[in-house]
Amino acid sequence: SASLALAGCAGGSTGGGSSAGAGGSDGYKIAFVQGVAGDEFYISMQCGIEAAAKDAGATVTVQGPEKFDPTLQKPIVDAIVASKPDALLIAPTDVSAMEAPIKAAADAGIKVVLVDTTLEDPSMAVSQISSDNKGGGAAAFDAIKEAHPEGGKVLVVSVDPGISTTDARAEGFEDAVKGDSSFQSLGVQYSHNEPATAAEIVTAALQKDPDIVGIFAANLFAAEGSATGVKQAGKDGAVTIVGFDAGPAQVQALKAGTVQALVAQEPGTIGSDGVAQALAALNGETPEATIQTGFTIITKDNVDGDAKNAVYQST
Ligand code: T6T
Repeated sequence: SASLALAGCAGGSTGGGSSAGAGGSDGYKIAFVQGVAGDEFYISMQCGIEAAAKDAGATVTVQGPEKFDPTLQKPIVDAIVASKPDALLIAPTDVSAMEAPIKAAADAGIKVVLVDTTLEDPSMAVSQISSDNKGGGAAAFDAIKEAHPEGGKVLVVSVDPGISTTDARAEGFEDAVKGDSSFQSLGVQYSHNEPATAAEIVTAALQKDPDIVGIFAANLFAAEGSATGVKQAGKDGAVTIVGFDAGPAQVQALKAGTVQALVAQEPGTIGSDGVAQALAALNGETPEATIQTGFTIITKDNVDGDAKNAVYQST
């Protein structure tokens, strides 16, 4: 199996329950709110959070909306504010719509750490931790260029406008395309985090422009659907797909040759850093305002070697 059992993540979600920490009954209470439930990126982040919390004697509750949608994430945050944890680690689903509910948490005395995504005004947060999303988008372009040095048409399949991470990835990619006159951008299309929609976008785009050479899929579900779309069009291997994220299914697509490169983030590190910064704030130390985590480019060449540990957890 491509999934890895990392120490400290015994598999399975806590499902909103809390686990006893090593430090006993006086440990801090941390609430983690995912961008969406059931996403291997956030599951891996949860593993990092739970391991770090356990070491510190803190307890963690985990919740995520059914869809990557601020109207579903807001009520979760409202309920958490009422339950008064010591810290809130959250991946906001929209740069502006989630500002007021998260501000209310900070105003209630809860230490807020933004993990993965951020807000237009993140000033209520004691720390923000994310990948170099813009740089990751540029790296995705480099991978397409390596497969197609002659240039050609490229398309971005993103999620929704207003998500800081995927917007930054698309921007980094588009800037890199602009810097190379042999490539032509067909723009950014939004799949609403639905693989089926991403597949439809890609099949329609390939019908209109059969000479597309590369597709940048800006997250897990965009990549899953883009791979399906290229397959349905019978263009497996002819069109280079580079996807952000590296769940077991993406790795399988890479090995099968449908997808040519994956930009794997470090969700476990984002999570454990998030706990460390929340604890710093709670203990009266000065947290780091921003932390940028790295990424690994996974290809067929390194997937069973150096990059093996970069694959996300699925449980
Ligand atoms: O790519 C990650 C995350 O960084 C992004 O903010 C939303 O999508 C993912 O969770 C992957 O599905």
